[in-house]
Amino acid sequence: MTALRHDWNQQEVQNLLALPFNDLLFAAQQVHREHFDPNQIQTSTLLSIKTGACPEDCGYCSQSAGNDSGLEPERLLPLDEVIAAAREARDKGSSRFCMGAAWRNPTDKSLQRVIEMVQAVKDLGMQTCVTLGMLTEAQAQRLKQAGLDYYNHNIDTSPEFYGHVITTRTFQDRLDTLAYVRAAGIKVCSGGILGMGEKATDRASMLLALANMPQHPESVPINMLVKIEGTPLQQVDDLDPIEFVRTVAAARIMMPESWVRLSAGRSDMSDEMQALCFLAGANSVFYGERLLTTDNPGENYDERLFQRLGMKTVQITETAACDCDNSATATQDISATA
Ligand code: SAM
Ligand code: DTB
Ligand code: SF4
Repeated sequence: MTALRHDWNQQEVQNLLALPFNDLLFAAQQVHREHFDPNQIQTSTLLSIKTGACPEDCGYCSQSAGNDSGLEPERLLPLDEVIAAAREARDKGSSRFCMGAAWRNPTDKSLQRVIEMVQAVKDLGMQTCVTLGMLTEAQAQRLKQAGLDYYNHNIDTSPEFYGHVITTRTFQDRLDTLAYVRAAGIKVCSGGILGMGEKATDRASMLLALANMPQHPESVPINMLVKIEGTPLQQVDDLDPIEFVRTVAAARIMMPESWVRLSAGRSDMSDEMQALCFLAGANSVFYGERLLTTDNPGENYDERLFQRLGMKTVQITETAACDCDNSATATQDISATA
């Protein structure tokens, strides 16, 4: 069994990324098979619960108030709309519902409304995830008490490249929130975006930052940049898809027990590229026709793809509404199938 490591160095990761492609994929698939059923895939559905007008200046994002993407801002959605969307996602076979808000950080008052959403989605029997920007220690604890399963907070890129993409917060701000989430006992979902003009050394450095955390994030989303008109990264050169697959494989090798999610950008990927990502160890996707503000392949398309590849989705089992400790049932749910 591959041991979990937290002591990677930069050169080692660069060497891993530079292996002959077949050797890298073989190694990743071996690690993958030690920890997971290689034909199983976890699905999460996203909903933007508060869209646009964000004060942050993330260079990739349609929702930054400073980016002229033409997106119509929306206020925090009412609870009944969130419940309806979650129920639909559940009925289409998604096991986790992820709610995203375009905030730098939530106010305590808006957090209370999100907590009501988390509790209602849990009552539908789904796992819950939210991504709300920076949190205080106390806010992370409130979310834990509400029964939240996962908090998504991406480091996005390497510490070295970070300031080229975002200037309104620091890499350390991201790490601080992640530490509060971890300390509160919420599962961590953290990854990044590839194809923003970063170098291979930045991709290595981003993976290093994730894998050398005291505990690996349970979920690691790897996004391909979705180029959005009106954002500073609209014109950046495409990343070689092979480099993307290499990064997925390295993530799998470095974080053997984590769910590696092939995230944004799938609508622009060929089926064959996605299949290579699954071979490289990706075992989770965002399911449904929308990500937050952009398109995703849709359940029907994905169902056909999974069928062609002989892959089965993780089912919601014993996570149904109960007043038991949800962290235990969520782990059980996953480990029973991993
Ligand atoms: N505002 C919160 C935050 O930034 O933490 C939560 C929502 S934010 C949209 C969630 C994540 O989506 C970002 O951290 C980024 O990694 C990813 N993302 C946003 N826009 C993207 C794009 N155009 N292409 C790929 N990933 C993107
Ligand atoms: C993540 O890593 N990717 C998701 C989720 N976490 C919140 C968001 C992708 C957003 C893609 C662009 C959009 O739809 O606005
Ligand atoms: Fe705001 Fe999040 Fe978009 Fe950055 S990524 S502009 S914080 S919504």
